[in-house]
Amino acid sequence: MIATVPDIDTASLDLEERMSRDEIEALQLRRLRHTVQYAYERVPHYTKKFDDHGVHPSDLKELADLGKFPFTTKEDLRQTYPAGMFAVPMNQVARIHASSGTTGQPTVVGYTKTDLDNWATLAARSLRASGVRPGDKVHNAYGYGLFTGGLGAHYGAEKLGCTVIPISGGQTERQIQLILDFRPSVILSTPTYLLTIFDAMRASGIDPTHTSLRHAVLGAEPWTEEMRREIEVSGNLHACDIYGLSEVMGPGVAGESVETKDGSHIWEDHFRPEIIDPVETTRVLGDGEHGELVFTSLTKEALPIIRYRTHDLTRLLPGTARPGMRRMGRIIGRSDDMIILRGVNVFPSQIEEIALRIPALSPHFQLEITRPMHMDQLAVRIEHREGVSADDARSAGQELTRLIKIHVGSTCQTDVVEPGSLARSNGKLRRIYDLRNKEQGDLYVRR
Ligand code: DLL
Repeated sequence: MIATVPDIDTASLDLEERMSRDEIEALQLRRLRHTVQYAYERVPHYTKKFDDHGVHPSDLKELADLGKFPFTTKEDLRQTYPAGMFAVPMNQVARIHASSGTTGQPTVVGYTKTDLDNWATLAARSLRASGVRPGDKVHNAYGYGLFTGGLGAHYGAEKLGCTVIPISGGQTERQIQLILDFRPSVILSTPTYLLTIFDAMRASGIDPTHTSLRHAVLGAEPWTEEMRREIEVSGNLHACDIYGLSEVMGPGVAGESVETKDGSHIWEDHFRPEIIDPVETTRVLGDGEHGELVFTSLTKEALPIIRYRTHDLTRLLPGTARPGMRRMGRIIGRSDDMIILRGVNVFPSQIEEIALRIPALSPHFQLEITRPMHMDQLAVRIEHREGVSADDARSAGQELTRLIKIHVGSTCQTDVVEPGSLARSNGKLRRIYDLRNKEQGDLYVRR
């Protein structure tokens, strides 16, 4: 039984977290009108894009008018590398982050002092929603450096009033030692790295359910409800989601409430989300409909971002714990992570969901796609759990193949391997190995 979380004192919430939907939308409209004007005036790339698109900031009269404006993509940031989309001179940029890209050309993002302060506020808000409280000791295993995870979560936890242990990712044995020595109540990491830490604890005879950890705030990669259950049971803690992306800010664009555990609330006082049809991209979809998540920043100074296409597939849902702000459903996957296998769309999260229903199988798996005889083939390589016999492992593999055929509609080959034999990550895990164009050396590399 995981410890209960004391009720949040609503007086400790930010003013905006207590706003009604109407108040949030009024605030959004005001901030949005300012942002499009600001971007148009200060960033030549936006001036040209808006002009080419035949739209002017004065066309934004109500929130729905945002749909008239052009999208921004990773390509726009690449074309203007490194700082061509910044809206302030470099001497006002207090920090830079970057995300690595498939082509080796990173995308660079910048923050003014005010941006950093807003980011810390939102990261703190996300952590507090997930059950973290002032005075908690926070073990931060997100990577520090150009990746936004480490420093973003760090300043959020400090702003909330926590003691931060800035361990970063990797050196798993050391992570465990520090958890035992410093007794943090909170851990921040990717979901797959937390599994790696738990596995390493068990291997050294430490029961992960008996540590000081009570809350985990996990993100930076897709994970499922089945994975939440796995982590909560393995670690005897509450696991909540945190979402974000560098181009929009970093961790803390949205955060999940521990009381409801029903998806992350998007902090709509700072970001206006839309869901679009990823194929017919002119179409904005309604709440509840699945599509690609698009964000417009409402307060950013250094890098205002208008209608940024995240490639993340999800849907918008009404607010619950914060009624004025909408939630996002779990991210099913990224449109560029979707495997199209003989016409059927397959996401790693679907495989995760199915595999974790089979008791003999672990959450450690990889997907390999090949094209023998010009026919796409999917192989699932998955570890069985400790103590499972060879016969049971074999039948678990057959069961996985059968369930994938029924629930996903794809025929795949399943290879059940020994515990510990697949690569682990220190951060974001690479699940897909696309070997279809191997001859050309065009291996799939996750962004
Ligand atoms: O991953 C920021 C972050 C750090 C978020 C730590 C949460 C915690 P990027 O490296 O730019 O930034 O990657 C952003 O990661 O578009 C999603 O595809 C994925 N992602 C991030 N959070 C989640 C999540 C950080 N909670 C990309 N669930 C995004 C699913 C996530 N996917």
